[in-house]
Amino acid sequence: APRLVLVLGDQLTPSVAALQAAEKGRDVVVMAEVAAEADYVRHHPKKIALIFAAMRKFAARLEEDGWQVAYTRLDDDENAGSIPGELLRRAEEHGAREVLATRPGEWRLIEALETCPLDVSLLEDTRFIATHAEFERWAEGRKALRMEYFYREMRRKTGLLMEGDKPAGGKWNYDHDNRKPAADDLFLPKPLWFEPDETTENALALVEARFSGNFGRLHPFGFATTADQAEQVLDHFIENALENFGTYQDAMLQDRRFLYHALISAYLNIGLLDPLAVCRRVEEAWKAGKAPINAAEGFIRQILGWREYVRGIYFHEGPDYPRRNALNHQRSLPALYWGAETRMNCLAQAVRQTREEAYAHHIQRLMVTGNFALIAQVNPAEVHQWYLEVYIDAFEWVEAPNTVGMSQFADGGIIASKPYVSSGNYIDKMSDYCGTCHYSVRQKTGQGACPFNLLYWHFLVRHRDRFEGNPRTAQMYRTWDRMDDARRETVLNEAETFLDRMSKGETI
Ligand code: FAD
Ligand code: DLZ
Ligand code: SF4
Repeated sequence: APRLVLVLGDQLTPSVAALQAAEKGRDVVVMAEVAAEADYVRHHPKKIALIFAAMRKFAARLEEDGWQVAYTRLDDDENAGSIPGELLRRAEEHGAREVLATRPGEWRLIEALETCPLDVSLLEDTRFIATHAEFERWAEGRKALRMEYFYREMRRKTGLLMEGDKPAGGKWNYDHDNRKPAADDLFLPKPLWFEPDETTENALALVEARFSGNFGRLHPFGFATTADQAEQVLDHFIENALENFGTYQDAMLQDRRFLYHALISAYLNIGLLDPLAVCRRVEEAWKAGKAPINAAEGFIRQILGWREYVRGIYFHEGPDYPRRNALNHQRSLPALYWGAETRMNCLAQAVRQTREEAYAHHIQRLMVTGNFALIAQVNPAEVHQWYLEVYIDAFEWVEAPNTVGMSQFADGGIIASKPYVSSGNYIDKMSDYCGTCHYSVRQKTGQGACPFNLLYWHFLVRHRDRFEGNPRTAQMYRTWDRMDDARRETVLNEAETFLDRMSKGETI
C-alpha cells in the first residue's frame, strides 16, 4: 500500500525528511491548504498568500519531479478543514494507513499529529544545523543557557569563520564594531521585487476573498515564492547590502524600511532557503573580500547562533512556554498595535510598516513595539499572539522565544540576561523617529514628555526586587536613587496616569 507523505506549508524543501524517507513510485505526497492552519490565528494576508503561492508552486515542482501529489486547495469542496482531517480523507482515498511526516515546528500541530488515528511517523526536521540531541546535550547541566556559548559550539561544529580551532580574526563576536545609527542620506539598496505570476495572482485572489478582514495589507505583493527567487533575494543581499549589515544592523529610518537587512527570514522558515548554505555563502563573500568580518560574523551569528538557539529553547522548554508570564503583566495590548491612532511616532511608524509590509526588522520589533509592550506591562500572551499574526516570518518555534523570552522577559530570563527596556533616548539615538513626534524625547516629565521616559522607570521600580541585583541593570537603580524624591514621585504618578489612559482606550 502507498504511504502518505505529509508536507506542510513551512516544509517546502525537496530534501525535507518525509520526502527523503519516501518512495517516489509508491507513496502519495499530501499537501493541504486548510482552515485550521490559516485561522488558528489571524495571520497577515501577505503571510497566507506567500504560503499558499509557495505551496502550489512546490507541489507543481514535485509533480514535475515524478511525485504523485494529492493537493487540496482551501476552497475545494471536500476540504476536511484540518491537517489530520485531510490525512484521514486521503488515507481512505488511497487505501493508506501509514504517514511519513517531518516534525512540525509547533507543539499544537505535533500534538494533533500524535493523536491522529493513523500510523504517523514523526521524523526529525533535518533542515536545522543543530539536532535536538545536540541542543539537549549542550543544555544539560548548564545553569544559564546563553546564546553566545551555544553559538561558539556551532561555529566549531560547522567550521564557519574558523581558523583551526580559533575564531577568524581572533574574536568570536564583533558587535563592538556594529550598531551605528544611520544618516538618512546613505545610499540604500532597493529590495528585490517579483511581479506576481498567475499562480501567485490566484493565491492573492483567494486570500483577498477569505482573509481581507485580517490586519495587514495584501497588495502590493512582491515576495519570492520559489526557491529560485529566494536565492535571488539572497544574492541581491550579498551583492548590495551585506557589507553594511553589521554597522547599521540596529539603525531605524522612517522612510527606509529595509535598510541593510536580508529579508530572507520567511524563506528560511518555509524551506525555500537552507540556513547552512546561506551561512556558507556569506562566509565565501567575506573570504572574497566583499564584506568585512563584522558584517559576516554578525550575520552568520543571527542564523547559526540565534535562529538555531531559539529553536532549541522552544523545544527544550515545552508546550507551556508561549503562555509564561514571569513578571505577571496583565494589561491588554493597546489598540494602536492594530493601527489605532497614536501620537507616538516610533510606534505609529513600526505598526504602519508592519501592516503594509508584514515586516519590521529586529530592532523595531525589540526596541520599539517590544520595548513599549514590556514597559507598559502588557500581558505577554497578547504580545505573543500579535507577533505571530503580523509578521511574514512568524512561526511559533521562532516567534515565541523571541517574543515571550527575549522581548518580554516572560520566561524569567532564560533567553535574555536583562530586560530589553529603554527610555526614549535609545530610540532617538538609533532612529529619526523623534524629530517629527508629538512627544518630546528630551522631556522627562510634564506635558509632552516622551512616554518611554516615564514607563521605563515605572517598570524598573515595579520589578526592583528582580532586577536590582542583576549586574546588567543595577546601575539604573543607582541613577533612580540619585533623583530627588519629588522628581521620582512625579515620574511614577505620570506613568500611572498614562497607563490608566492607555487601559481606558484613550489615544496615547
Ligand atoms: P536580518 O536582520 O537580515 O537577519 C538575517 C537572518 O537572521 C534572518 O533572516 C533570520 O533568519 C535570522 N535571525 C536574526 N535574528 C534572529 C532571531 N532573533 N531569532 C531567529 N532568527 C534570527 N524571526 C523570525 O524568523 N520569525 C519570527 O516570528 C520572529 N519574531 C520576532 C519577534 C520579536 C519580538 C523579535 C525581537 C524578533 C523576532 N524575530 C523573528 C527575529 C528577527 O527580528 C527576524 O528574524 C528578522 O527581523 C527577519 O528579517 P531579515 O530576514 O531581514 O533579517
Ligand atoms: C502558516 C500556515 C498557513 C497560513 N496555512 C497553512 C496551510 O494551509 N497548510 C499547511 O500545511 N500549513 C500552513 N501553514 C503552516 C503551518 O501552520 C505550520 O506548518 C505550523 O505552524 C508549524 O510550524
Ligand atoms: Fe517614540 Fe518618544 Fe521618540 Fe516619540 S519621542 S518617537 S514616543 S521615543
